[in-house]
Amino acid sequence: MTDDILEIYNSVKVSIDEANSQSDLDEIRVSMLGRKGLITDKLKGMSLITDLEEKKLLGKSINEVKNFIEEQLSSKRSAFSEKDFLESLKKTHVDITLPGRQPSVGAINILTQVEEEIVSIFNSIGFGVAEGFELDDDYHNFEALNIPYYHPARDSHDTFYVSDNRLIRTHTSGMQIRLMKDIKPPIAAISPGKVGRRDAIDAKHSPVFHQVEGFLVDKNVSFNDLKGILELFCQRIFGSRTQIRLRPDFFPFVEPGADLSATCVVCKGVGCKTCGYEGWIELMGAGMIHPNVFEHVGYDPKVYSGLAFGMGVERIAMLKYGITDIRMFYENDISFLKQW
Ligand code: FA5
Repeated sequence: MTDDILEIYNSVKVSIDEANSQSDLDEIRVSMLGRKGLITDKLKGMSLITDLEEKKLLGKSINEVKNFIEEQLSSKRSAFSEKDFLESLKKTHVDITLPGRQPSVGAINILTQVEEEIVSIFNSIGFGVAEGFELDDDYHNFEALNIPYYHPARDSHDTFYVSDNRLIRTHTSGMQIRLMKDIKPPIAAISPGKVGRRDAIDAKHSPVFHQVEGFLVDKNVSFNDLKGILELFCQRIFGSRTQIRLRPDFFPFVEPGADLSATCVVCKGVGCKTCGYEGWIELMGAGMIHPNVFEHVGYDPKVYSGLAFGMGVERIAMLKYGITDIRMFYENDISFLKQW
């Protein structure tokens, strides 16, 4: 190492040892390795040396000093970073005794809760559960339920077709057909699920809503059984004082058919805004399964008889909790949803 290179080495070593901050190190780097730095100068000056041996030795010693400076700067820099970090920790005081923030906990949606309650009531009296498909075909949604293509009842079930033959099911009744085709009587089942219709939205109607279908087929099933089962269901879900009312109604897949209303839980039958001052709220369609439906599934209508019903889950929830507008279920207003 030549004298001047040795001198540079000694002085830079002292400067790095004495450096107290990242900016001291920056200064050393610029003064040594920057564009006009001492080491850079020395490297440039080598082009003037003609003696090859001398050039080689000088180049080697300049590079040794250059590497030394780079290594020292880098290790000192890491030491400073760690020191800075520890000092910043001391400044930002963390109080580990503060209680943690409570994460907000979700809850099961009110409609799911009501659907589960409906299912468990029917489970307790021997009905099995089968979920169907939200998209169904024309045959299961209409044809096999005694609603041929020309039947006016299709108008009230106007829906969303995804192709000529596939549609968003308009009710859960199609599950009667699928289950009866698979299982021989006696059979008692319910089928909950989502359905869709081209209904205009108002306080009691939504184009997407939920239904629970139920049916029972055996020998000697009577309208009395239907009434008894539905009365028991309404009293379990709304309270033991609830009365039911069955009035004749038409559904092509039952004969006779009825609609079932229950006494309004808000006014106990006296009449109020919730029930439109009638004292009753309509909850479901029901009836005795039509012989034509039995023909479609291969059951002998002379041997078997059956009852069926289909209720709207939203309507049950509205009646149970005094909710006056169906739209509240879908608005995702947390203050509404977290009540349950
Ligand atoms: C039917 O859907 C029949 N499949 C029910 C049935 C099953 C009858 C078995 C006989 C035997 P309906 O269109 O009335 O019937 O609908 C049944 C229930 O779904 C209604 O009582 C109501 O509670 C609910 N509902 C009907 N349309 C809507 C709607 N747009 N929004 C919310 N709930 C509705």
